[in-house]
Amino acid sequence: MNIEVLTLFPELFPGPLSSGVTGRGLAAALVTLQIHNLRDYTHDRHRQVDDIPYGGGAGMVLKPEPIFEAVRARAGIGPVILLSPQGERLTQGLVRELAGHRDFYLICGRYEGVDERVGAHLVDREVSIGDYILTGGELPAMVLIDAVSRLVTGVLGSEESPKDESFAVELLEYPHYTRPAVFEGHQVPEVLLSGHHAEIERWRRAQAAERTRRRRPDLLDHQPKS
Ligand code: 4G3
Repeated sequence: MNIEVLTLFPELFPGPLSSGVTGRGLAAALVTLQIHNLRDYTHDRHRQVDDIPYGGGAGMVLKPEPIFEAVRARAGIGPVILLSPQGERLTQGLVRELAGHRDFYLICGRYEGVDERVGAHLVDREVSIGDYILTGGELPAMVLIDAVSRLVTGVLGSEESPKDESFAVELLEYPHYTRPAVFEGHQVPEVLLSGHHAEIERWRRAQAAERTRRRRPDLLDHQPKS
């Protein structure tokens, strides 16, 4: 999978993506990142990427021309995605869908926003990682890259392979324990020490369901299975 990123801060990449599982995926070239500096697509002496908003108001708006030029320089690279607080929410379902593409393009906005014509006429989808405002789209882009990378074949080892993703996302995880069996007086549930695999499975499903009901009842609202 090849991911192209358009940003005013190319030095932020690969950043945290160079460690751990994502780092392995990058080192093995199972995932490749191509980072483009938005300023390289300007032509004026001041390499201006932003301008004051029509109609007035505070802050600066990213100009459309450099963004259109950068993306057009890379035609046929799969979906073009703008990270923005106005986007559709990034969910595991959307992550799975994006993981089905060989490549895609991520545009990271900055300042108070991006000229509306980018979203309207260049971008295939606008994606938000949640209802909060950040100083730029770079961290959201990294979140998206991390989530998609771990679904690329070979990035996760067989030990950690993306188990039952549907189960893993529609219900919260069951509780996990490791040694010691007693820590500061707190016992690991007896059933997990019993070696009865069918019972353990049943207990885990019940725990996952109960935990979801208590903490995230919204996840159960549109659940196809009970
Ligand atoms: C405004 C994404 C701000 C418009 C980006 C980009 C939060 C998210 C920005 C725009 C962002 C998010 C940069 N803040 N919740 N800030 O995914 O296109």
